[in-house]
Amino acid sequence: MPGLYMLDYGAGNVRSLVNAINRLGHDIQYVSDPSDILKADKLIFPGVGAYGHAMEALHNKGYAAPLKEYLATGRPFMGICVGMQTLFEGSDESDASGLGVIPGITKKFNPATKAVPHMGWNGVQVLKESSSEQDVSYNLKDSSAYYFVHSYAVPYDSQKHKEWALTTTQYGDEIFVSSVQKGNVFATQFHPEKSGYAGLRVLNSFLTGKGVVDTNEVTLIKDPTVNSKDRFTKRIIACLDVRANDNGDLVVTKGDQYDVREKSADGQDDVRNLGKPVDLAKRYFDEGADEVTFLNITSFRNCPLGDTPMLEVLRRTSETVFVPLTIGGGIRDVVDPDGTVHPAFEVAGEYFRSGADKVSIGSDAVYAAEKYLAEGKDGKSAIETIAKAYGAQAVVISVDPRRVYVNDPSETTHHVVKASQPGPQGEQYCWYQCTVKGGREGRDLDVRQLVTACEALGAGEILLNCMDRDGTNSGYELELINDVKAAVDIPVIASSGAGNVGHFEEVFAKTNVEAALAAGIFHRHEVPIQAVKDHLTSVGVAVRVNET
Ligand code: 1PR
Repeated sequence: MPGLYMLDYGAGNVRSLVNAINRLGHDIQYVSDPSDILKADKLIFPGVGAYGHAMEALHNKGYAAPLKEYLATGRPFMGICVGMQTLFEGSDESDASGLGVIPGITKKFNPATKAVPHMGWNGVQVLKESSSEQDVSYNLKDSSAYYFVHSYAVPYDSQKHKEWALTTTQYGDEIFVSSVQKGNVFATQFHPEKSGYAGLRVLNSFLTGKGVVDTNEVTLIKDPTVNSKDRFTKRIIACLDVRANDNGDLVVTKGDQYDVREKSADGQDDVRNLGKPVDLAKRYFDEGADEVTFLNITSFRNCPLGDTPMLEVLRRTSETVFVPLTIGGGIRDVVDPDGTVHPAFEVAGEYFRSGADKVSIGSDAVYAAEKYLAEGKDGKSAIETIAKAYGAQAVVISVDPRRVYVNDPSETTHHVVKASQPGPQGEQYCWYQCTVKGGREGRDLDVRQLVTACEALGAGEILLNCMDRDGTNSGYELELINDVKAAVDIPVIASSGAGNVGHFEEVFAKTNVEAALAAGIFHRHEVPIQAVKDHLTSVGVAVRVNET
């Protein structure tokens, strides 16, 4: 499409958006100079990361004034996430004032009543319809779910937002503006490029739409406060542990309690091979996974940044998978063979540019937590530097704990829980020891210490594995999950041990987690993702319906 431009200020994953636009049959050019903005016939402004960083970049690059001018011309504009927030007057997230096109201030969700960030799939309530040819609702549907990831939102105000609010969304006890439209200015708080086929339809409507000609033909059809309800769903995540096998091919593998080698009679214990990462990720997208996570499980072996094979896996996956992608393994300072040091922040940036939405940090988070507990914050950890530029929601902490049994809580200084089953010597209690290097080394740090320290450093989500449960198909470690959930306000993903659909029901009934992850049962075709979702629906747990 000639004249279609993207305003990118260099923060985060815009590759997925470009891939989605290409997939819909359009090419897009990047704004590289302020004067390009007024050359555009259609302009997309995806915002990722922190609001202050976005406003600063708009001003520093000289984009703010031409952007306001463009918006006043009436030509089509689409903002996404922070790209929508910048249209308002300001944000509690930073002192920087917004473009002031729409009245209202972006405010932080209240973490006392729900997990913050709001991360996952939620519904919308469409407020407008049009009698003209133009679909002012941009194909947004009350029946669909869209992918949100943000800690700040604009609380809906029926007077202030009468002209602008296109949809609202309820998260817990709060109703916020989830998309806006007036004339040809359209913006969404959610990510259409990450919202599966429902999101692609919204994007397509913007790309192919003729534009609003007569604003009088648009009518407000609903008062959102009357029928609003929280339609936030529980996420089902497929996880792919990736490593090179003995032939050097990158394969998806799966361990039993982190041991990924087959036990063969001839002693040639090969790495278990369950498929190719890109193919498997596409399969899970088609089957309705709400997110896909890749863990590079041998990343503790140093690898030059440019050669990291996971970068290519991400690039190719993001061409066909339109749900959020997380990448873990090796997010830390990396040293090239020539001695060049790449800080973790740079490593993460490379992953975001290759199509990742979140990075997951394992070993380095343990070291950062130890340092934080000993010395306090220094602003230099991978968690802090990545969260500052890309937002807390982009930083996941992958926890690899194992049980350490004790007879009595007084035997350890660590935080203990009552074990659901006694230990090998009849011990009634255990604490969860953090490990590094894929479980190879235990540290003098318990999971509570780790997750609270990481939350304080700015992490946005916890991926909670359990080495004792991994690959056992015996169900999730509920006492560990409840313990972590009670300690943090950020979302928690339960991981390790899923063996049947009942285990998903159990983890959502007995804990308050936002998401459940599984690997082995999906890879081995033992339990399809759809079967998990059908079962959860039948027992009243809200999940996203997979649209095609
Ligand atoms: O330390 O930042 O380089 O990250 C390394 C990452 O690799 C960590 O996230 C760590 O969890 C992961 N990892 C390292 N070694 C292994 C291994 O298996 N040998 N995989 C490993 C961890 C655990 C889960 C698994 C669930 C669900 N895999 O992700 O997918 O337990 O399995 P299940 O449903 O089959 O029970 P760094």
